[in-house]
Amino acid sequence: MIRSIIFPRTLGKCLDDLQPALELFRALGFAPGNEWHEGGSHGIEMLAPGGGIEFIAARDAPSVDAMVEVSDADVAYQIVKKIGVAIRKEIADTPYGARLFEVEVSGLRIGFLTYAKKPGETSGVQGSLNAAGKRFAVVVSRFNSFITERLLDGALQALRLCGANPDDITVVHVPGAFEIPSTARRLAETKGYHAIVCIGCVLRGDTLHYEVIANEVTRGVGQSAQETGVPHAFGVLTCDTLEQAIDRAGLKAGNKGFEAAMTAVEMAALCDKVSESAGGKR
Ligand code: INI
Repeated sequence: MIRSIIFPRTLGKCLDDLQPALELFRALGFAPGNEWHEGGSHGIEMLAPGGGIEFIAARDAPSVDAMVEVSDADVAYQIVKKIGVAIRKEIADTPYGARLFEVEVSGLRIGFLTYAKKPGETSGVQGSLNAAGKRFAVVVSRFNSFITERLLDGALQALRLCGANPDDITVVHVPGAFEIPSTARRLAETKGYHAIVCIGCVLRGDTLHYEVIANEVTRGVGQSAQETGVPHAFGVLTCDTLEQAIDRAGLKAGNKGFEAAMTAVEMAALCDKVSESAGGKR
């Protein structure tokens, strides 16, 4: 019966008042959900992968409006600091073994925490969203540049939020999506990059051209990733309409360039971890 739970919070009187909170939540991986506009009012849901209500019996009331569980509170803290959101409580260990910090954004007080592991609990091998010291190439096509430039902006924002040094990011422009795989492969073969972010936009026309290009770019990028061993993130939109593409380039459905760059960061870190874990087992 229950599908999800939504906590409405009024943060201001106009859409601009929501922007600081929306930016923070997007940067930390919340997905934009239902959006509505009615009689001058606006609502935008930001969805977490899971959630629940916590009932507390305590002498002191909790000091936050919402508590967000994140996979790594220290990385989230770095992202929040880069965005410039006010920290209300510095990151620290809690008496119950979690890592916790609190922020204030648009009058909303939010805590972020990573719970302590339970005895015997293993989290497996996983990458982190820390891009410090890693080098990235972004291959972006000019075709449908109205869209791809927005995707590129999103990708660069994500890389910087994750701590990548701007000098460690190389942006390469190619004419169309068809040229992305060969260029990504050439970059990957230099072994000068920890991950490649591929950005393009293929829009369905009246002919078979769309299918041909979309299939080839998808196959080519995947093949380059597998054969070079360098992670490639796929930020190439394949849409029926321009409206769908606009929604995925920063409006209703997030920014796929941002998401692709986050994936590149995670995969770059994961490659190191997988190599370390395999080394330990030998
Ligand atoms: N390139 C795109 O990036 N998106 C498209 O929608 C597209 N369409 O529809 O034609 C497109 N074509 C150009 C193609 O990628 C090559 O640049 C061209 O064929 C030259 O090799």
